[in-house]
Amino acid sequence: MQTADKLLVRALKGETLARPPIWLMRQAGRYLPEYRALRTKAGSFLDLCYNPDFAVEVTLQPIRRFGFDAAILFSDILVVPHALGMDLRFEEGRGPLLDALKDDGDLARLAMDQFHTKLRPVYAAVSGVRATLPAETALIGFAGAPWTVASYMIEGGSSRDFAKTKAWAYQRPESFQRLTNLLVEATASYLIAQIEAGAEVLQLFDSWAGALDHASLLRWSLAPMKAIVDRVRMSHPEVPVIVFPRACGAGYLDFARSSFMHGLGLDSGVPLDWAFTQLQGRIALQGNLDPQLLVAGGEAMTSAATKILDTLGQGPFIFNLGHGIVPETPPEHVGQLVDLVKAWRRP
Ligand code: 1CP
Repeated sequence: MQTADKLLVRALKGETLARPPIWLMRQAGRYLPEYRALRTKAGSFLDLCYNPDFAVEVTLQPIRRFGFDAAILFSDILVVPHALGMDLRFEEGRGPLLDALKDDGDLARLAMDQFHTKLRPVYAAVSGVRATLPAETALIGFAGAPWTVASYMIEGGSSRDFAKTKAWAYQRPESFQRLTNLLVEATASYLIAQIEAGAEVLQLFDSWAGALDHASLLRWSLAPMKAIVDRVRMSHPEVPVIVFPRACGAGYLDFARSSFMHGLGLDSGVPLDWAFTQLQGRIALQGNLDPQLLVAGGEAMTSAATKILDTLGQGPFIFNLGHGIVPETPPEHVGQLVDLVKAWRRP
């Protein structure tokens, strides 16, 4: 099947389909026993990411089990700072750890010279997945957005308040702009390489966009993501891009109006009727089932999923969660959700 005929691509090009395509953020991961087994065999999480055979296998696991309409490359947003020269490790139960950037001197040491060499195993994984994916399944490449990636680089890991990152952005905006520009350049180049290796759709994750006030959202989330998409589009105008400025509230209007992207990912807090009337006339939408409803299952899950389908299924739409699958999720619930979405028909 040609890329243009795949359900995900058709929805992103603005088609309202008889039933929307479905894929789920973090569809590969710890809730799957076959993932945990391979993770143990690989040793560390980064060994999974940088071994193309393992990364291909983990990407395909949820496709085999559930028949999603799209696969998402198994990797992590933090391979970009890693390839720019930062130390990165993942500790059990603590999430990612980096040696935090402290000043302009640290910033100046980040460099692109080894970038694509270090990321070559990721591109090999993209090609490997593309070669083995079922004909109708689309392949999504991805990267983190500059704001979210910068926050890990400055905090040195996860954060609750982004205090160091905000202090840097508020007190030294020119310096923060330099870091943002570097991430724009690196990320655009990374995404273009993923397209050239076989990615058919891209998603930019701005997981922490919701931490920004409105003016900062436009400056540090929307503008850099637009700069990345503009660059990718110069060489690959046909490849659709989904942006996910998670939890940005009424800020979603600014994204829909600027419409530099093809699809907009919604978190679970976005009201469905508001999304339908205010956003969907301008852009394809993706989302937004609460990941905890996938843990709960049963009537709570099926009625919430049906409400999403009945509202947003009236326009160009991709069924997804409002954020990633959590490790506690029973795999049977995922199977039931996929069956429900695939059986639904637009009235
Ligand atoms: O096996 C393990 O214990 C590692 C857990 C794990 C996994 C499965 C991490 C560490 N990353 C991933 C894979 C991953 N990360 C994918 C794979 C593709 C898929 O969706 O199936 C993707 C798209 C990501 C992207 C990612 N990493 C984001 C953006 C999306 C989101 O969830 O908000 C973020 C913020 C990260 C950082 C990160 N990496 C890993 C963890 C646990 C985190 C989050 C830490 C935090 O909450 O701050």
